[in-house]
Amino acid sequence: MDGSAAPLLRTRTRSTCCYCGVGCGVLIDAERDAAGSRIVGVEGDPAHPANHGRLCTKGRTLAQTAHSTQGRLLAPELRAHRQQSRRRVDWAVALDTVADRLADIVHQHGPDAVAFYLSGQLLTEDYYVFNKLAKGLLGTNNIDTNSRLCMSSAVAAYKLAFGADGPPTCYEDLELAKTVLFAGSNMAYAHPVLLRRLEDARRDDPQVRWIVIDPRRTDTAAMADLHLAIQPGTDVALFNGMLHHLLWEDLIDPAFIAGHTSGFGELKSLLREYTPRMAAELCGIEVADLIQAAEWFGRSPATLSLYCMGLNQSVHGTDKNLALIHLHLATGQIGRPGTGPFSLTGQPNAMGGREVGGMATMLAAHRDIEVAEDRAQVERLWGLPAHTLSAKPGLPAVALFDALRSGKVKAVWIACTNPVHSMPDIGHVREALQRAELVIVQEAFGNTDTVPYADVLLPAATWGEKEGTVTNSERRISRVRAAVAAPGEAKPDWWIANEVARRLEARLAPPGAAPLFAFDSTAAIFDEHRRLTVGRDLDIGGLDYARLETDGPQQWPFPANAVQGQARRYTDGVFATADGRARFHPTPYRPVAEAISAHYPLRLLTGRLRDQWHGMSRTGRVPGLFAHSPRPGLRMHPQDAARRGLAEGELVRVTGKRGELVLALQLSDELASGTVFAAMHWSGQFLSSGGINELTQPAVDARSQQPELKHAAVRVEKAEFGWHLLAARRGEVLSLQAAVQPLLKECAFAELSFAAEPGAGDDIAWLTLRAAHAQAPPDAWLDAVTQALTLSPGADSVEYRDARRGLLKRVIWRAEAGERHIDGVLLSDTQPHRIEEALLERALSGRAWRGSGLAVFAQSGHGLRDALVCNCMQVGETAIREQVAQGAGVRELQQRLGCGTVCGSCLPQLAQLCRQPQRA
Ligand SMILES: Nc1nc2c(c(=O)[nH]1)N[C@H]1C(S)=C(S)[C@@H](COP(=O)(O)OP(=O)(O)OC[C@H]3O[C@@H](n4cnc5c(=O)[nH]c(N)nc54)[C@H](O)[C@@H]3O)O[C@H]1N2
Ligand SMILES: Nc1nc2c(c(=O)[nH]1)N[C@H]1C(S)=C(S)[C@@H](COP(=O)(O)OP(=O)(O)OC[C@H]3O[C@@H](n4cnc5c(=O)[nH]c(N)nc54)[C@H](O)[C@@H]3O)O[C@H]1N2
Ligand code: SF4
Ligand SMILES: [Mo]
Repeated sequence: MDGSAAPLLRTRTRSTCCYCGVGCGVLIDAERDAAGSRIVGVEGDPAHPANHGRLCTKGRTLAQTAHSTQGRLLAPELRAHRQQSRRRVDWAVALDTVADRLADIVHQHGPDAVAFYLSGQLLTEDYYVFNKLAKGLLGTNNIDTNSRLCMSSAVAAYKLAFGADGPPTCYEDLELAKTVLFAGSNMAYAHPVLLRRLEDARRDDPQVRWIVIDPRRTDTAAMADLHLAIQPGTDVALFNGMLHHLLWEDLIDPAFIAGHTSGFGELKSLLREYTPRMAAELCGIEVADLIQAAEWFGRSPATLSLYCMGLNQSVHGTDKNLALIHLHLATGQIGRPGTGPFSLTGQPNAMGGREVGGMATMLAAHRDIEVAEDRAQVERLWGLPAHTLSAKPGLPAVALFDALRSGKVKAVWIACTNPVHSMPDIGHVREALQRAELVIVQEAFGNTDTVPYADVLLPAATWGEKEGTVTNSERRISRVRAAVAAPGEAKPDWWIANEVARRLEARLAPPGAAPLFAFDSTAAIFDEHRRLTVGRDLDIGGLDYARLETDGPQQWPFPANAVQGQARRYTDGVFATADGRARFHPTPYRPVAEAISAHYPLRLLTGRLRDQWHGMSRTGRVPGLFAHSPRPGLRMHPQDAARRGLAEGELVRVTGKRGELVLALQLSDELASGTVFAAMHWSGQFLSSGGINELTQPAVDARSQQPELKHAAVRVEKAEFGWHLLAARRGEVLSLQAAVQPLLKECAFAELSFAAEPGAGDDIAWLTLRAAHAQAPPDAWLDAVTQALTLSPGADSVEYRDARRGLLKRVIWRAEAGERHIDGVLLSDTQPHRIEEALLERALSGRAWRGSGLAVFAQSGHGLRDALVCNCMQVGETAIREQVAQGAGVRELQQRLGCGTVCGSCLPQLAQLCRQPQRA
């Protein structure tokens, strides 16, 4: 404190968004002084070809996710026995222990007793080192990733149809397509910046037609010219029926079929039975709509299909992909600008993982484990003795956790994924981790549902702190750069894997063997990866970090001497199969794995929310991102609810064959009767249960091994409880959450959420806790919650109790500028309807309370808060509806209220509100 404050250094770092597969370029602003470095802002990179400066709500709030180190893992932790709790250790101890214990297990049980479970959010360089460690050093192919839950059906179908993985298309095709078919993709939420590009294109050319295939009327479907609300899982019947019509009406391209494909004859005889009428019946749609879709597809000068988890996450995911690809091949809608089947990747580096072969069924650079020549090539390139690589495919995700549960696999190393939340049937995943001999978890954040199972916890550096590359949906490789130092002792993933590998090498490799892990930087790793791709379909022989530095992000293939990457593949009609022809495969329609029954009469759909990312370890740190969809819940059609005597907001028990959970009911006419929907995001960080994957389906597609996460059969009943609690606290929500999270599990139902307070800034917000139980929980539990949320009575509180009726109402005040504000609320009652949500609304509004103390319990707060539509400009639904009632369209809304003028993520919803001016 000598008055001469350390000079503040401002830096701007070019990097890539860490969320979705769009792969938007970002500019990270950071400040550095004597105390360290901080990320202070994030903007879209105008020079990045994926987004040209745009970002969605998630990208725009990236800096807020990095504000505090609360909840970050800062040092390695270890425990010798399951009964112990973990203690902090030095990196040297942690790395030696991991190497010792893995080496022991390999000596005792062989290499296949060890497994790795990784993530499409690792960078290519992280992935590369892990893959080499498992396959090249340990000699096991038991290395799978969350991409198995995500992309593996798309991979299987691309390989079967074209002979190689990867989309033939590029983002420019979004602007050039005249018919756009969205299949099982809610781009308005999941790939918002690409939807902005499509919207612009349709505005410029009103002839552009959008067809959306989704059992739900999503925001994307609401914008479509034609929405086919098919019965869940019936896509193959639909595509077969469309192709039948195209065949019948001579809208196919016989020259393309004859010149560039094989297998059409066999498919044709199968298609005979898929008349449009029969197909439409299977799908539960109008035959005229099916024909309309086929006509737009076949007659368009350029048809582009965009597809995602509604196709992949199915026991027939590979068939769904193939049946769609067939439509493109049969009509020659491929290899030209604006055409082709475009699988949208979900995670930022799902593609990179595929490139380095980081899955149980692949080898580096799109090589195959089962092909001897492919193994021999990798052995030569890695300098391994012949026949060191195992020919036995490793265990894909679901089988991997089954093998841990049965004891066949003893150790698992989990990095950058949270399987106790995201795998299907998480009850079984928990059992698997409990039974495992050794669980290593490499994470950035400490409160995920997988962390409690770790015997070794390795703190990872995360976005903004680490270096490497990612490949986006259009095969474009972008640099990821560090803007600040990692907090505490957190280290980059590649470094951790590399350090363990070196130690394992010393223990396992024959003396005199050339070192496999001499990497000293991510650039060195990328360079080795580059060399492995030469001569392959994804050849990036011409790319290195220097090139990416000078020329910016590049698409593969990019062979040596190329001046730029290749935007489109198969433009010459020559495919990557042995004979150069694309292949048709018979795709009979088959129903979903779990039939509905009298016992489980409803079909559960799962998917994403606009402003949350997966298990919310990052987006769940930003209170503002909760506004668009504030609470976990189960969505149901109002008629289905009425039939069960259920009302909006009531607690319901959702039961499936594998488990149950309690959620609040949300009525929604976006669903067809007979289906219900739950977002995948909520986990044990926010619920007493582990989230919707308590119920989901572990059955897998035979070819891709991808589980059917979208289609379990369930039953929904009223959940009756004799005791209810509503608590809310204003403050630093991350600390409040850390304190209260361990208590959630002890209630039959508990639910946390955050809410930003208008004008309160980034660091102060509201945490709300709702809980219910058969009867009032032991005093100790309520005391613990009261303490965790600092809701104890005191001089600054007012309280009303009626012990006979089991009623407690407490408000904690805060004085600010001479006025009284609500700072905390605690309400418990035996009757749910007596819990005053209105009081909560009043508190969250942040407005001063001018009445007398006790009167606060009598005030209704209705209308103080409403659903936030535009996050950037903080515009709520009420204001928008008022304008719409006066005849405003989207443009007028933008002009008058400013909504939809910044990131544009709310534009689909604005358009929808304009179309339904009178809906309540
Ligand atoms: N906001 C946000 N964006 C994300 C992510 C996120 O967590 N949050 N995650 C990223 C990742 S990893 C992925 S994989 C993508 C996923 O992106 P999407 O696949 O677009 O998203 P989902 O909501 O999982 O599923 C898409 C739609 O499939 C529909 N569906 C369900 N069953 C069927 C069916 O049988 N047939 C058809 N045709 N449709 C069906 C659902 O109703 C849902 O609307 O999103 C990426 N982007
Ligand atoms: N019911 C249902 N379940 C689903 C889906 C669905 O649609 N429905 N979708 C599936 C799909 S498509 C996907 S992709 C998966 C996603 O599921 P997960 O992979 O479990 O999702 P995330 O929450 O993104 O997990 C990434 C973890 O890595 C941590 N992390 C962040 N940065 C780093 C880093 O740099 N290094 C390390 N080591 N860790 C880091 C994060 O804190 C987070 O806990 O979920 C699947 N599960
Ligand atoms: S669309 Fe949004 S989440 Fe996806 S990369 Fe761009 S900014 Fe990130
Ligand atoms: Mo995904």
